[in-house]
Amino acid sequence: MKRRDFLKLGGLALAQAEATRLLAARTGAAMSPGAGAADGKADYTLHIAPVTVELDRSHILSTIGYNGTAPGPVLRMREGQPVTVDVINDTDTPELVHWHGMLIPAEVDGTAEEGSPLVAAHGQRRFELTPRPAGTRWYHSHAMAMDDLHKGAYTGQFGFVFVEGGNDPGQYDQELFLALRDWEPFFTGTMDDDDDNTHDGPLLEKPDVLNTDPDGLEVGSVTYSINDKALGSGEPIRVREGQRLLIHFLNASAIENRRIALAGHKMKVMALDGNPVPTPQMLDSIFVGAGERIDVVVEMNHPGIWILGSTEKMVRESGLGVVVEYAGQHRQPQWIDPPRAPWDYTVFGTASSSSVAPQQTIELIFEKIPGGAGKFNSWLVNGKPYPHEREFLLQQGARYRLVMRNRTDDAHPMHLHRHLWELAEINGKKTSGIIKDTVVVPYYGRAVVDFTADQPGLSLFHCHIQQHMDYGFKALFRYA
Ligand SMILES: [Cu+2]
Repeated sequence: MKRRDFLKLGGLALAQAEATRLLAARTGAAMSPGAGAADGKADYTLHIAPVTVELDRSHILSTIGYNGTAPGPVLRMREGQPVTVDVINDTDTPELVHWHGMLIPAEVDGTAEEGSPLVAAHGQRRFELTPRPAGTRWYHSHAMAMDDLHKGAYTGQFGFVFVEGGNDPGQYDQELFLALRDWEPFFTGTMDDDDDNTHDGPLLEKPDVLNTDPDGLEVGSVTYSINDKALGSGEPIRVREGQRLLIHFLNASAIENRRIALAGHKMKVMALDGNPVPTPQMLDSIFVGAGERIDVVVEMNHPGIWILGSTEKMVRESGLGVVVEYAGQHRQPQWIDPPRAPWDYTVFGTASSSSVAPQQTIELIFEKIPGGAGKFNSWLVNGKPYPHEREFLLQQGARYRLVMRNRTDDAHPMHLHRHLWELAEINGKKTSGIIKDTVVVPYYGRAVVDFTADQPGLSLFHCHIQQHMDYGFKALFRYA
């Protein structure tokens, strides 16, 4: 701890550190060497404070970020090796740092719903966690925003965590971490999104009678970036013919799912949400739901100057892209629209049935109650917005099947905290072997996932679109 911080916080910080340590000891969270010393230096420090993001010369934004930047630093951790993280909150509102995709106790997972402790305004708190499993994870604010578009996931509080597993064959020449992001959110009565990309199959969950009440406000955005730069500003990705690129994509949007392509190239999808897929696929474009990660390998076999970015022209030209420049090439960056192809997770799986059959099925029906002009929609899980009187009860060790029935006209990226699930069925197509923590449930569609209840404690299940989550689209799983 810095002396300045120590003076400012004094005994409070010490008391908090002690409380965190006791909590960690009680819940069996791993301790790291030296973690007993509250004034010892943590392995990682995340400093939450105002930052500026220069998307390009004419767009300089003010937001909240980690360690002076947005996105925050790429944190590299080792699978199974306990770490300490000091979170210092230099803002006026309490904050929560969530570790997305990690199998860690609720006490350090970073959500108020699960009972994780807040990091007080102008306060500090030390967390201890054992990063696992290996792969592309990420960290972000889990604060609620409601009608404040300067809070929670609308801010610059996001970054990659890469958990090294020790089995990286290293068959690439460059490794890139690219976070997709939108900025300057605003409320709008007309939402034009990319959800029709999620499928072109039968609308299995479309109700016979639609609620035609007028919709409430949704959130749109004005400017976009990959990491902290808009397309055309910042440095290009410089490559040479014959190189192999490993690109970790993260959709850090609080608002929308995205389709991404690299003009002139195909991308080989190796991992979804950081977990290797049974059947890697070479694709013209990828669809990344809010909160999801996709790892791809690209062979640089088509010299030129290309654009990697959103397949939506307006979004790409408003910043969501980056130039990929081969050595010795000189011309304007080129874009080529990829063929339209609905996203189908099942192509990455295996046809054989899941190794572990589920013992119980939990049905989850999603509905939207239109809010009307100038108000917000609310979102229901099994007929109720959060909180539910009777939470979903899990038996330790049991295998569960979640049947998510999306009776809305939006595609929702659903996330279950502290667990990994295996995709079983998407819109009636069976699959297995695809391990994820988030799944985009197609509009009027269905996603079925299986998971083993092996992480005692409260676990939050929610839509990763901040506004949907804030207005009811979440539920808690509790161990009996
Ligand atoms: Cu949603």
